[in-house]
Amino acid sequence: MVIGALTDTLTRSVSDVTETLTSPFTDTTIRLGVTGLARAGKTVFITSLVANLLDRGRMSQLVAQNEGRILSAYLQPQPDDTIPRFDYENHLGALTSRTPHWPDSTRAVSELRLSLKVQPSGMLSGFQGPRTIHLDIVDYPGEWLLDLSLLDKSYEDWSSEMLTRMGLRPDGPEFVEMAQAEDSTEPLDETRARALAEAYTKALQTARAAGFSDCSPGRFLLPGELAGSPVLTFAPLPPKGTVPRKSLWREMERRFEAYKSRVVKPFFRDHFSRIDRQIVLVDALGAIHAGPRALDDLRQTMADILTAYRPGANAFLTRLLLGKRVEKILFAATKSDHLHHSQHGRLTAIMEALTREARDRARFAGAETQALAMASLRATTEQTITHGGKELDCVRGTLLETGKQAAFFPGNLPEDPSHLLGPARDGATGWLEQDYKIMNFAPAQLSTKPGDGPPHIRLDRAAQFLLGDKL
Ligand SMILES: Nc1nc2c(ncn2[C@@H]2O[C@H](COP(=O)(O)OP(=O)(O)OP(=O)(O)O)[C@@H](O)[C@H]2O)c(=O)[nH]1
Ligand SMILES: [Mg+2]
Repeated sequence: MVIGALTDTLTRSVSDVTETLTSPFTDTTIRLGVTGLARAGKTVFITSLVANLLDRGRMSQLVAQNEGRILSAYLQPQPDDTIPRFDYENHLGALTSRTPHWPDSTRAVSELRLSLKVQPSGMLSGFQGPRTIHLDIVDYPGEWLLDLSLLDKSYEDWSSEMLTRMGLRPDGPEFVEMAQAEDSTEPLDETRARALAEAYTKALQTARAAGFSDCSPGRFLLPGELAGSPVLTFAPLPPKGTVPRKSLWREMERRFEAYKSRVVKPFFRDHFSRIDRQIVLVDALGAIHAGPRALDDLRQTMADILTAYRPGANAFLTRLLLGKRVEKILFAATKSDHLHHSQHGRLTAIMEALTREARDRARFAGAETQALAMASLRATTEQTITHGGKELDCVRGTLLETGKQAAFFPGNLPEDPSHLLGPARDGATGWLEQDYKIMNFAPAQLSTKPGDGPPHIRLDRAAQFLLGDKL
């Protein structure tokens, strides 16, 4: 037996050597995390990225493609049997059908594997055969990342923080009043607990709709299969000093702790800890449109998200990652096709300023970060019209609400990002100089040449930053 096992090992190492001689590189796997808050554009991004990596006619900024080294790309079964597959075919079908429409909202983790056959570059390239690079794309809600901050907080601290924040948000004061009126030293009454959790969820939903980004705990807005379970039936309550066992306050505290250990930790363990590269999609235009408070909330949220990638940010995470870290993080403003290209530089500057602030705030040192303005699927064309003797750089597209074609001027972004970020930080309630409008466009009908993927803006640059060095 022992001899058999030994010979086995020996033959294996000999064949390993031959393998190494013929193909000095084994397959490379890149695990790309795609995240962003609800409606940020994750599904459209992944769909368009995959379609544009399969048909690479519009990917000239991806260096390996430009050098003609990507020989083929194909979808493969993903390596994780328990994670739902990203429904690429259906989402692409929605975007490219005869009456194109945006894909449905997705509310859980999903994954897809795309493999690329690439001819290596550099000195030895002539001697080597093509390599296979597996790109595992993992889609998960950004709301779940924000829950990391809960791990370090007691129920009491979290409660007072959320009650203060809620006081400043639409519908928030109503909930705060309800929470303050509650005698939480009384024994738990499940109906009351549920009423409080429901009122809190409703306040979070209103805040979300008003453009606020940080609406924790993340699963309250995206409960999935946990809907109605005790781990989601809690709410912040004002501290009450010493509280008896079995009181409402104690039970809420217990559920808060259960949420951390049963919901937050498993997510970081099973999904987050394995990511190599990350793109965070940000609806910056949406936040600008929603006003200074929403923009400031976005600024803080970006820092909170970045904290999750900061080595040593959290004791649990440090133990979990054991020194492994995400190598690159791209913060991308999505839906830039809402702006004429003459404004894209300004949007990029705003994203850069937001990213820089987030890095400073999160005291971030670690992965390489970059900011970019892009559109995963270009839904508009550009048009300059004369209005009241002035030239306006507009975008033109099919309005989602009416199905009619319209040209649209969203407003001029300032050249200096601090003209937006300053008032936002100082708590202004409206923009002084002008309003920023936003229109919902339907995806355009596509007539693509063979070999071309769906039209986009700077998707190829995003791909170059995220994977270029590995191709
Ligand atoms: N014009 C334009 N709109 C976009 C683009 N990407 C996303 N959108 C819009 O943003 C909406 C949300 O996009 P999704 O990709 O579904 O966003 P998501 O992050 O997956 O959203 P959830 O699954 O609900 O969390 C779409 O329905 C479109 O209206 C884009 O590149 N251009
Ligand atoms: Mg989605």
